[in-house]
Amino acid sequence: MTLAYLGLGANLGDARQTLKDAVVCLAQHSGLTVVAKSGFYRSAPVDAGGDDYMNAVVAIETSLAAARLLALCLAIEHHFGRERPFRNAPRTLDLDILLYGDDIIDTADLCVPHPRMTQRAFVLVPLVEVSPDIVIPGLGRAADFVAAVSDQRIERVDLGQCRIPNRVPSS
Ligand code: PH2
Ligand code: MG
Ligand code: MG
Repeated sequence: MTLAYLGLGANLGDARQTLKDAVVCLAQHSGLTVVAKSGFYRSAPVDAGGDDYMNAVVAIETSLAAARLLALCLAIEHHFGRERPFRNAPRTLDLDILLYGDDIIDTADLCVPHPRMTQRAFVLVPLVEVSPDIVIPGLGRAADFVAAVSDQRIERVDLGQCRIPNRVPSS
């Protein structure tokens, strides 16, 4: 079993619903278990145009080899209508392998750790939320890269988790 981290992003259609549905889709696969998920974050597009993104990160335990996990991510993107008219085009769903255990992978199809993850608040902030002490193989603690991306606009939006608990109705 390998502990891996996936980044989810969307800025076309009902992005928040798509991210929720994509996590359900992942969880239904027999080759992995979703062990943690971050909240949802609205973020300004980085090196891209279009609307604001919705982003999140999930931690999974998986028996799938990295190449199979990539194939699954691409299949789920396709299921949610992903099109690729040009680089960094707005998308219904992007599902990226950020980390795959401690592995460093550099093939034509897959680079892990994700090559730009230390420069992107929309990856680092939800990643550190799910795993505050996570170390990016070869690079160091993810938390140590957050300050350098503080100019990138990002806002946690699942206020549902901030409800006031146990309110007693007043008489
Ligand atoms: N993904 C990109 C490029 N830029 N910006 C934000 N805010 N969120 C993303 O998920 C994102 C991006 C390429 O994958
Ligand atoms: Mg991406
Ligand atoms: Mg991608």
